[in-house]
Amino acid sequence: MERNLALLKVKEQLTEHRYNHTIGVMETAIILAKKYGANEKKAELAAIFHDYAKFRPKEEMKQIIMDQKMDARLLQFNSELWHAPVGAFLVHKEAGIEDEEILDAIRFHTSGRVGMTLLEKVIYLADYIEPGRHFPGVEEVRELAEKSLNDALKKSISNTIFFLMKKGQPVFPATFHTYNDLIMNSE
Ligand code: DGI
Ligand code: FE
Ligand code: FE
Ligand code: FE
Repeated sequence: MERNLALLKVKEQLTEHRYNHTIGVMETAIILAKKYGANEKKAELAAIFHDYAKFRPKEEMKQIIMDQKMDARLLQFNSELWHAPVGAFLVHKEAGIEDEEILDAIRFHTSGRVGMTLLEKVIYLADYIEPGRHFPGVEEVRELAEKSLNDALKKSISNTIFFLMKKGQPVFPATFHTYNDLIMNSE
């Protein structure tokens, strides 16, 4: 799918703020894809659609998680986690995206997963460091991203875990598993 059509499709699903975030993720993902050798067209499309399901009603997302037999533990954790796997499902169903690498990058953009692909790493990181993000620690991750995709990713995931712990929030198992995998299996 061509960029402008994808942007039109996504725009009607999002608020203006979230759409601007999406543009930032798209631009950042293309830069990272060029730098680290990921497929630029796939990075562009995955970035455009990554938050497609962000504003779906919780009840609809819950139903999809159950009907599609997704990880049922999701339902015990923060509903903020749901838009990623539900997004992958809806982007396939409603926007007709068939590419599994793109759908996986959308599916795992919030928690990551063990054995993340290059494209998944690019989307996770682009979501974290796009220019519209202004939380503490983001500048350090932007600097790491200049030199090492894996170092930047480790930092962004450990920041996310710290942030959740500081707020006394539960951490989804996949998030911990992603952290351990990166620490143990990336140079
Ligand atoms: O959708 P975005 O805001 O662009 O970013 P995102 O999809 O990476 O994260 C959405 C939210 O999910 C964010 O507020 C943090 C939260 N989150 C990420 N990992 C976990 C999590 N929440 C819980 N409870 N556990 C996690 O492991
Ligand atoms: Fe998201
Ligand atoms: Fe299909
Ligand atoms: Fe996002």
